[in-house]
Amino acid sequence: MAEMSCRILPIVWIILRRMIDTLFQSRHDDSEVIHMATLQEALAKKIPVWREELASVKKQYGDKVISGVTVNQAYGGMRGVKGMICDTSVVEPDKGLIIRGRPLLEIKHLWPEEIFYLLLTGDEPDAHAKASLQQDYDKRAQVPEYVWDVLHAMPADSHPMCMFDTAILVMEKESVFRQWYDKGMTKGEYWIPTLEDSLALLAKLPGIAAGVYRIRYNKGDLIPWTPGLDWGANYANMLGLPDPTGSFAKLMRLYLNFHSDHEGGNVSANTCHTVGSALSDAYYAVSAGLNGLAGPLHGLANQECLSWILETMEKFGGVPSEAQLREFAFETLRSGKVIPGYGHAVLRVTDPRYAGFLEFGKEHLASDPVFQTVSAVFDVIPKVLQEYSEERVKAGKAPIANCWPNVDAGSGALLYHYGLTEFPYYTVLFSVSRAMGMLSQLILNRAMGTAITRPKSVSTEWVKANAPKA
Ligand code: CMX
Repeated sequence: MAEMSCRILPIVWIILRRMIDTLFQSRHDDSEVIHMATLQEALAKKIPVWREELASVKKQYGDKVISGVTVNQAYGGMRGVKGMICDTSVVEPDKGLIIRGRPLLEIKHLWPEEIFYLLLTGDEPDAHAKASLQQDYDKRAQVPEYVWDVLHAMPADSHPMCMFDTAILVMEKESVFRQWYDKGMTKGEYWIPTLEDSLALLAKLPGIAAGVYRIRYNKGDLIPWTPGLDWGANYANMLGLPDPTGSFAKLMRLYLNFHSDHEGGNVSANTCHTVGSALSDAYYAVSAGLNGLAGPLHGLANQECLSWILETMEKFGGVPSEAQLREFAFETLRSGKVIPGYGHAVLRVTDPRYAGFLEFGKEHLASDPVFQTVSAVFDVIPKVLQEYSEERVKAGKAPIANCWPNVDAGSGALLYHYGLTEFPYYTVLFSVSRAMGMLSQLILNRAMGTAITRPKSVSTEWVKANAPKA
């Protein structure tokens, strides 16, 4: 039965597409309510247009050179090398995240469901399309029982990120993409079961993430998904923290919005893309991407950030003074550690996501000492890093390219205020959100027929022999 419905789906969508085409082509008077298409319908309509555009871009510009690579870049994590395409969002060094042409702070009011729709289609959904996506999540939110068995069987001191990634991977057997692939499907159909897998995963991620929290930190029974409640508020509710005013749910919506995507080259997105490019399904690809997010130079920085802030407060017995902060910052740097939450591979200004969190904090928790410390750190650290960078340059080392805060510098203090004090858990929150970006990119890459990733590596011997001639 499930198999049959899998095969029938594309046909249903083709019929739907024809209906939508007719709807869009007909003339409407002002009194008529025109609903925007559901996510599936919108994509079915847009993908053929995007494919034509891509074919024309390749035909017109296929052999134009858009990037070069220096030896330093080859050794330096390919920083700045333009070698892949991502249409969901871009990160401008002087502006930060721009989702489908919309600077982040202009769309901070959007709920995560709307952000996912925007990432995928380039449009904001109307109320009908948003409600339809929420209903879709309601239908798919039930987490398979074996996931809980696996999580309960893991060592009690497992890192929450390891638990979360394992839960995603263990659900791989649910993949509709793999079922279709095994039966045989055309390349043109790849995106359809990838979207199915993505929706199935996204619907379950808040429940799994909340379950990881409750199991890992002995918080009692799991709290089920509430049908009719939005994705962000549902996640907040399933964590089980008190939220009498509803402002924690507000924070969660903002948090899930802000972390959703950061173009294609960052470790998590790039890993998900590379794994997915081998046609590994969404479960394999997202789990792999999140394993990258778990690194301290990437998503784990938010756990390290709050830990550094609390350490500072403990050392100085409360909100530290400017002089105390400078002293502790230099102590951190001279011991060979980084200041977590500061610096970025692409950004060269204060991360707008940090600015958005700071604004939320000022509105909702201005008198919280941890938040006050975060604000004080912002006044001091950029100057400290600048001075330290100059010292580094004098000593023949690379400068610190960006001394400003990134997304991780402030979010932890907000979570801490609402009682989410287990900071090793913070990257799981980041992951729930980032899954939207990774999955959007995966679906679009499947739709556009993006090739398997295979850059050329060269040996050091090759560099020594060829660089002088370059
Ligand atoms: N504190 C101390 N040193 C820093 C630093 C910081 N916050 N940011 C950069 N540097 C150092 C780098 O470690 C590097 O030193 P070495 O040459 O000795 O290795 C040097 O400055 C040059 O690095 P860069 O070109 O400025 O930055 P990169 O693109 O190499 O790295 C990042 C970017 C984010 C890894 C780095 O700034 C960092 O480690 N920051 C702290 C961790 C953090 O906040 N990570 C979260 C980033 C957001 C995310 O991706 O999730």
